[in-house]
Amino acid sequence: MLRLTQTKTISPLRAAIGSIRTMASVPETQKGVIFYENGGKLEYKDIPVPVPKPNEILINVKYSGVCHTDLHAWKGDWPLATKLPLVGGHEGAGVVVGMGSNVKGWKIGDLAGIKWLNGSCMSCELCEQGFESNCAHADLSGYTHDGSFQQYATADAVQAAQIPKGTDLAEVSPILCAGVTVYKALKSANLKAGDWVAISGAAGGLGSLAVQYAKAMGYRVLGIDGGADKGKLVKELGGEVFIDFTKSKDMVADIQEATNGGPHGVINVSVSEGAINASTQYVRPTGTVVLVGLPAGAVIKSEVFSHVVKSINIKGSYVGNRADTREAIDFFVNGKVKSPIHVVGLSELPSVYELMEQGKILGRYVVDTSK
Ligand code: 8ID
Ligand code: ZN
Ligand code: ZN
Repeated sequence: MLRLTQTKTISPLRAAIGSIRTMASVPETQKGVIFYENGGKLEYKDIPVPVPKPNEILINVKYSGVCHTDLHAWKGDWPLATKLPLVGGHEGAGVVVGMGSNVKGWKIGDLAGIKWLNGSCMSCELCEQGFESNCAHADLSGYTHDGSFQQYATADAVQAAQIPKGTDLAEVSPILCAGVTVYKALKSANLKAGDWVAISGAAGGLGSLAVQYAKAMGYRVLGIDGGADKGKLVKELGGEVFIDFTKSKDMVADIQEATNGGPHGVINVSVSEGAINASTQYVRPTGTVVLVGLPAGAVIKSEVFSHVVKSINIKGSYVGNRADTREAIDFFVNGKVKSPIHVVGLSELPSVYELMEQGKILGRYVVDTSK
């Protein structure tokens, strides 16, 4: 049971920082998965509980989704350095158990979510216009800021996601990155009800939610992925057509035929440069290709002649802002999208990464931080 707010100084460090409100039950150490170098051992062990800064809340993370981004971060796939050592994870759902002295709008016991965008400067032109994820000073959970693969994590109180009371924390966790990201990407595609949207990578963590958000937004969904079990999942989630990239002899022709001239929008959530490039060919004239998946070193090539004559658009989409987060959570809370999850213990994270690397995951794995 949650106890009422009380001010307690737990260690000399916390005393030095000043008035931090915490629950009496917050321990000094906790279990987490930490690595010391990219691609190095993923160690499940006792680590210190972080101390919230004046602007931060301290969250007792109950569950965290495992995003392919966490695998990229561990491997060091991207041209952006991670913090080291690092605790990964950015789909953390839990309970507020402490907060710094400047925090407003949160109470001990509230449900809160840790997102990829842990915090941003909130004063630059991009932040001012709601493009907080594009802020040059963005602080990233599980990348530049220790994330949700631990029992207690800190998050900027302004950016942390508010999760309604009574929400299932295991199921809501993938919404905090995968859900927000695909919802925003779908909005960026400028579609209208009845339009076709292709989801490339449709049975993975982002894809399985993209299929459902697209359906809930009134679009016709064509899912692309590999294997019969992935096709079955896509159909169960509301996909009208499934194209199996391991079987199709001519993806471009098959997709254009199934959608009577090509999808009006494509959401690329696969981790495949080839699949991303193909989308510039099968998209419908005047349609929009949205780039979301981030395979290491990938480059998109679009033939200039057809790009111009078909007048297609190619745009990147990067997580979502606070409004996108609130809206994406609303869809979930109102039952418009479901989380296709498999729950395992946090200590099993390395085996989840192995399955993910092999492309064997259907939907999303979620780790239970108590195991
Ligand atoms: O804000 C962003 N842009 C953002 C946010 C979150 C995640 C970007 N991402 C990125 C991740 O870093 C990763 O690169 O999106 C990508 C997908 O993340 P995920 O959904 O968490 O990955 P997954 O669960 O492994 O799913 C990938 C799916 O792609 C399929 C796989 O079978 C799997 O189902 N796939 C592959 I790999 N090759 C394919 C191909 N050629 C393919 N599907 C269709 N065609
Ligand atoms: Zn993610
Ligand atoms: Zn900023």
